[in-house]
Amino acid sequence: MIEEIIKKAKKENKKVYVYAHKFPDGDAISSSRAVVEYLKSQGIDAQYVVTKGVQAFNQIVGSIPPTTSVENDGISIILDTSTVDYAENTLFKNSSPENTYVIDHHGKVNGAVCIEDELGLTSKNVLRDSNASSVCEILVNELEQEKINSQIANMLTLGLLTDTAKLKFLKSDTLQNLSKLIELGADYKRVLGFCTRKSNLREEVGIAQTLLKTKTFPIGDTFGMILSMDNSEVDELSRNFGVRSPQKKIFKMSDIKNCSFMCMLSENTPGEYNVELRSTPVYGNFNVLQLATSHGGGGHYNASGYTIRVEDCYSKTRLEESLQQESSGLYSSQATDLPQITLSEQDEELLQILDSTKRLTEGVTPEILARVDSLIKTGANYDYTFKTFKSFEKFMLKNEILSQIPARIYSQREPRVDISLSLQDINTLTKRYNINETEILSMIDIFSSINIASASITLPNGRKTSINRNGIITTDISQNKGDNTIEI
Ligand SMILES: [Mn+2]
Repeated sequence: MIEEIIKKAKKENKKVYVYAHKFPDGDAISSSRAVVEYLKSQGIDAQYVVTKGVQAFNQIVGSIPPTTSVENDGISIILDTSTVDYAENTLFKNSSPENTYVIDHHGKVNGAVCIEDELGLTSKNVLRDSNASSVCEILVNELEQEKINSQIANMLTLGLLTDTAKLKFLKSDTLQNLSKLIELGADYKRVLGFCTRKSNLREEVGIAQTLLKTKTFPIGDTFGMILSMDNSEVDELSRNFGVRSPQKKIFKMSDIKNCSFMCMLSENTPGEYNVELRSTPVYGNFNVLQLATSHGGGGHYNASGYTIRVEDCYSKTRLEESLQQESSGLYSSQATDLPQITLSEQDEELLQILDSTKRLTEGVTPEILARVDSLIKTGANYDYTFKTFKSFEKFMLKNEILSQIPARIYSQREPRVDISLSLQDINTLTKRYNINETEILSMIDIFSSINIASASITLPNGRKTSINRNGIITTDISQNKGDNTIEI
């Protein structure tokens, strides 16, 4: 398709405009910038059109200035955007349907209306491939490889890594395509560095306080988690903690043992709930996209969402109840077998590779990716092996610890967090979450992904664990000698 666009742009002397979705993420930004750079290298005048300038990932993609108008009937390429409503802007409406193209990796489920339908495009102008992890992954094969330079390879790697949460979620050819990018000159380690952003303590405290309100309910042999926030709660999170669109924090609920369904509802505008849904290939693997689609939403098989209008203050409870019913219905009709507890030979080797490369973040080569790919294709369970599952109790304990950090600490520019737990705190926590002292101390690693100067947790018996800004953890139990506390 891109080659056809290049021919047309040259023949008809047209400019090419590239568009993507609002709140642009790594895939939207990098795929757009990669297409623009590719077209420019082929002598085409091309531009990524955003109405709000973009600074994110600028070390890889450069900074992107805002655009307010475009020439009439240029060529438009719309990337990573499943509906017109989801687009960052609609200046592509200045292009005729023949001159408008779509490349996307969002699935089109039975009868869903996608952007190509809304714009009346013919199928030859649409490249929709839900077997790809990202638009960047589609582009690895759509662009001519000998014309992909290392700058473009870096951009494509960035989108592939961000849309897969750093290879946590793979599609069938993702690792092979990543290998190609490394061979084309992508600096994997450098790009990976830009995908890891430390979060803000103030936001984390607000989210943790909210997550403590998470409810659970049984779904078959598993359980579901549901958290809803009405408009006043959403406002409070925004005002006091700077958290916007809190339903997007649903990823905080992932990788919890035996949890098959996660759901967050947030009333961002009064009378309207944004609903985010997740399921997992590991427990049940049922199709939440079907659930979202039945409410006019969209997304992916394991990750989807929709918006629903409500009439009164009882709506929150009713929404929760119906989501519990709908998810249980899907589970009973679709759930696949839960994974075996024993690991196969392939699982064992995969686990060894994942451990030695720190979850494919260190020493990654095309050979290692090829080996992992072949282990998956001969039956290793990547979804299960890659993740480290925590219990619901540990998830809640983490939220308890974060939520106790006072405003005078989280408001600091470079917070020093020193948490001293009293005997009563320990009693409450151990009783509520069935957890021991060592497990409480191990919670220090929550600070490794948060922007802090330092943090520590101290128990009444003097046991203490600390972490510095570089994520180095030290445990000090020396004060423990000689006293009468019993080590659990
Ligand atoms: Mn994407």
